[in-house]
Amino acid sequence: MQVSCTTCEGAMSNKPTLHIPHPPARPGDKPDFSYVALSDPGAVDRPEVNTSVRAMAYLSEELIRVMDDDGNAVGPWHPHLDERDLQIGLRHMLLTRLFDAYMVRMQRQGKISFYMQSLGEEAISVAQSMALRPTDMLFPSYRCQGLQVARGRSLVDLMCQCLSNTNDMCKGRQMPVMYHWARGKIFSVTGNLTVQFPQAVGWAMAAAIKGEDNIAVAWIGDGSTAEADFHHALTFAAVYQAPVMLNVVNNQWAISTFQGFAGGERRSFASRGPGYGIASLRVDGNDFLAVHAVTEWAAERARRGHGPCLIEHVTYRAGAHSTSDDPSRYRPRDEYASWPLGDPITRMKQFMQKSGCWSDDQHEKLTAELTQHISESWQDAESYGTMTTGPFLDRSELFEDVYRDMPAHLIEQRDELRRLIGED
Ligand SMILES: Cc1ncc(C[n+]2csc(CCOP(=O)(O)OP(=O)(O)O)c2C)c(N)n1
Ligand SMILES: [Mg+2]
Repeated sequence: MQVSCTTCEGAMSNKPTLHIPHPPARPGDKPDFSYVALSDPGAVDRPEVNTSVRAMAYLSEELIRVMDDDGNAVGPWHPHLDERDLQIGLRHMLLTRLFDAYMVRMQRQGKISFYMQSLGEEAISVAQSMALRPTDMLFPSYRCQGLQVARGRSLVDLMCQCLSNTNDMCKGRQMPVMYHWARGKIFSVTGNLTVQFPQAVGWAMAAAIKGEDNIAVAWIGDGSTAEADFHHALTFAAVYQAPVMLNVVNNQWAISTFQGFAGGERRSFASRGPGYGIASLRVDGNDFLAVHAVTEWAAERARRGHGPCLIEHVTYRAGAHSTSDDPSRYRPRDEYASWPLGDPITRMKQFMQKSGCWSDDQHEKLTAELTQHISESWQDAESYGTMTTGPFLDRSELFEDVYRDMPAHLIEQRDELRRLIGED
C-alpha cells in the first residue's frame, strides 16, 4: 500500500494509493481558490418549492448567487427586499462584526477567557434569521451570534455570559459564547460538534406531530459533517420528511484542517443531501440576498409539507478559529483578500449604495452609533461582575439545576464546599 499526497501520483503509479487531502496553499504560498466551483450571478434557476428531490439535484452542485461583482442584484433568486429590510440587515451584520471585534479585544485584555468570532460569515446568520419566522426554533453553532443579534438579544446578556458573572444565563457553567435563549427560541450552543442536527430533526418531528407549522433550523460547519450525527440526522429527516432546514456553513476550515479532510474535495457538501432523498441547495454565503432567498424557499418548502432541505453556504472563515488559534501557522496570512466571493458587508453596502438606499455618510454614522452602543453595554455588563472584581456567583450554586430534588451525595459535597470557602 502506498500513500500519495496528490491525485496525480496515485494515477501514475497504477496501484491503489491513499490520497491525503492538502490545502492548496500554506503560509508563504500564493492563495489559490481555483478549487471553489462557481456559477455566474443570476445564472441558476429557481424551481417551484414542491419540485422533486431528483429533479432539483443539480442545485446541490451549482452556486446560487444574486449580487454580481458590480453591486447589481440579478436573476430569479433576487428576493426584492424593501429598503427598510436591507438597512436592518446591514445594521445587524455590522453590529455582529463590531461586537465580535470588541469581544476579541476584551479577551486580549484578559477580561474574558475565550471568544469565537464570525468574521466574514455574518450574512448567513442575519439573512437567515430575517427570512424565518420568530416562532421557528433555531439550533445554532458557536459561530451564529448573528442569530442572537437579529432576533434582538440584548448585548449585555451576551457579554454577561462571556464574563461568567452574576447575570450569566449559564450561571458560569459554560464556556464563553455557549449562549441560550428560550424566549427567543434559540437552543443552547454546545461545544460537542453536530449535536444540533439530530436535535433539530427531533424538534421538527415533534412540531409536525403536534400539527404546528413552525420549522426547526440548525447550523454546523464543514468539518462537522464528518460526524456520525450528520448522517443520522439526514436519515431521520428524509425518512419522516421532517420540517427542518439543515445548514452546513462551509468556511473552508475546521480549526487548522482544510475542508477536503471532511470530504469536500470531489463533491460539494450539499450534494450529500440528494443521496438521502433531501432537497439540497448550494449558495454563496457571502451574498445576503442569495442567502435570504434560499432560506425563504427552503422554509416555504418545509412549511407546506414538502420535507427537509440541506443548504451549503460557501464562505470563508476570515478570522482565527477562536482566540486560542493562530491561522498564520497553517494558511497564507492574506488569503481572505483573494476569496472569490468577497466580504458580505462590503458587498451589501455596495449593492445598497448602487440602489440609492445607503451612503458613506450613513454608514459612518451607523458605525459610530453601534460602537457607542457596544461600549455602553460593556459598562453595564461589567456592573454584574468581572473575572477579577465582584460581585461573584455563589459557587455552591454549581450543584443546582441538574436534579429537581438534590440527591444526598450532592448535598454533602455542596455543604463541604461551603465549609471550605467559608460560606456556611
Ligand atoms: C465531537 C467533537 N469533536 C471535536 C471537537 C473539537 N473541535 C471544536 S471546533 C472544531 C472544528 C469544527 O470545524 P467546522 O465544523 O468546520 O466549524 P467552524 O469552526 O469552521 O465553524 C473541532 C474539531 C468538538 N468540539 N466536538
Ligand atoms: Mg469550518
